[in-house]
Amino acid sequence: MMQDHVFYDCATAPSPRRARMLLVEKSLKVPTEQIDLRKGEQLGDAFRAINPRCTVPALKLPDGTVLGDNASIARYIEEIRPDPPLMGRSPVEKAIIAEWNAIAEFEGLLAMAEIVRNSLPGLKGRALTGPKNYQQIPELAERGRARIEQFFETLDRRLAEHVYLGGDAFSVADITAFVAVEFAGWVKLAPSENQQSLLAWRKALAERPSAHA
Ligand SMILES: N[C@@H](CCC(=O)N[C@@H](CS)C(=O)NCC(=O)O)C(=O)O
Repeated sequence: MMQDHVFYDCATAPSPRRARMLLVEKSLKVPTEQIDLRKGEQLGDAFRAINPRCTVPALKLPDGTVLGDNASIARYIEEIRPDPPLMGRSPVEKAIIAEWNAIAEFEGLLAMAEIVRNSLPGLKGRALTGPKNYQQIPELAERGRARIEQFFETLDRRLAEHVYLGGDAFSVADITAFVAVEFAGWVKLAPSENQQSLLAWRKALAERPSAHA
């Protein structure tokens, strides 16, 4: 239990789910505060003072430092709790995991964000996260759908040759990609029947206790 830390979460949102899964994989429990994104709590003064970028997840450390991104949270947790390693063991494995984590973010999560943020009526005027408002661009939602199809293809090809995205060990790259694939379900996008490697990997990940985090 990391009693002296605070985890800022939103139980329904995909990005904090990555951090929640990481914490379960590391067998860590952190006192948690829910930020209600639907009510705009992330934009209120109280949370803005914690994370001026107005996003979750965030993690407050005992010295008051706030980590405001999955990248910094994962790096920190890996340093203070190295076992099991989720960011690689050898130099090459670390590099490959970083690469696949970036692919899952850019080609998976950001493509999904393009779809959702540029099409959902509830996100009108909120096409990007953060303190500034941006209008939706419907064409980006269309493009995002095409990108997700491509992302599934990329994952399926990689997973035909490796058990996990980073190679033979489960890692943060798998967490990021799994959250992106699950997020795609929000807009009824799913891997196709013939993407057998991707489907098998997804099934295996869904059976890990962290998938319920
Ligand atoms: N790069 C950030 C992205 C975080 C992010 O986009 N979080 C979303 C929830 S999934 C958020 O806080 N949204 C606030 C909003 O919609 O205004 C990370 O992964 O840590």
